[in-house]
Amino acid sequence: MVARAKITTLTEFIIQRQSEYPHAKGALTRLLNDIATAAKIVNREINAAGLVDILGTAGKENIQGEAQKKLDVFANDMFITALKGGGECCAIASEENEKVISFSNEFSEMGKYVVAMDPLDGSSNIESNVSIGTIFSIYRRITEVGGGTSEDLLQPGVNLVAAGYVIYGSSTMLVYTTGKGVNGFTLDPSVGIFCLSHPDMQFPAQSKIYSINEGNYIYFPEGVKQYIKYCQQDDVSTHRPYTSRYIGSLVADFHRNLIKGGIFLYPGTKKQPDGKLRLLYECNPIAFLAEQAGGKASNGFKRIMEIDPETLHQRAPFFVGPREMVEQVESYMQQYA
Ligand code: AHM
Ligand code: MG
Repeated sequence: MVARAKITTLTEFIIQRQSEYPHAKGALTRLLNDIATAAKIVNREINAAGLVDILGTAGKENIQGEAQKKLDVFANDMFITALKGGGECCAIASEENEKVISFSNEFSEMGKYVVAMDPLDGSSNIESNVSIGTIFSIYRRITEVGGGTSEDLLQPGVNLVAAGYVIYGSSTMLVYTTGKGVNGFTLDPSVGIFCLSHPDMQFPAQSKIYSINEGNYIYFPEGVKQYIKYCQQDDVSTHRPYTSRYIGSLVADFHRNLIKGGIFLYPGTKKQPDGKLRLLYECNPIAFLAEQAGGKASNGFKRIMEIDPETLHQRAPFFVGPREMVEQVESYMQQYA
């Protein structure tokens, strides 16, 4: 009989990690479990999206002026409900809500953490069955009493306690870090449990993918245009020309690049100098994961995680991937600034 390797579930893994901190009381463990539970319910709805009348817009626009899809609304509500009910989180910033959602009931205001999230990123891809994701970041609160405030959420990425994403793809995965490496868990849909499938994820040594929406080329800064030229040049010693891959769904693009080796770029343009992606709940969490996987994340001039946020929904140019690739873009950005 062939011996089967032991399966480690997400819950077991988080508890094992927590036991390395003798003073931890399990609050972060419970918070991560709340996120995983909400993710499973969102996953169920996404899988059923083609079967039930849930596709299409909900008839509202979010604060960025984009049409909200029904599933965006569902995912947002589900994560808010799970985090509010869990009692470990005293406030949330969500892509779908203009202001901080502060929990000031007796139960949740004791929570030590705040969460910034994009409940359903890449949702313009829902109709075409392309992978989408949830992105989350967890900070320790700064205020001491009552419901959390924007002060608790306007923290630089270097203060992150944990961050991760859930990718709803050909399989559903939860990938997260607490600053001790990156670990990925695949959902076994038959039993509804996330199982450790990708321990200690690192960018591969040899990377040759670049991901960018080249349709915007004309508006890109000169440094990015030069970098794209560099990617397309023929040079065997550096494995160029690179391969171009772009899904248009940050979680899916980043996840592929983490596994196969590649850089993701969303630069600022003349029309949108800060690009499109939001610092608090898109750039920072992905930057934390990238750094923990041996990579780097930059706005072209500065480490993403060191940017002091001023507003909840602020955007940042975003270059993320293996260290050498990001440094190459930075050098072009600086040269052509
Ligand atoms: P969203 O939060 O409204 O879904 O927008 C973010 C998405 C990212 O997932 C993706 O990287 C980017 O928008 C794609 O933008 P574009 O269509 O301009 O290439
Ligand atoms: Mg988004």
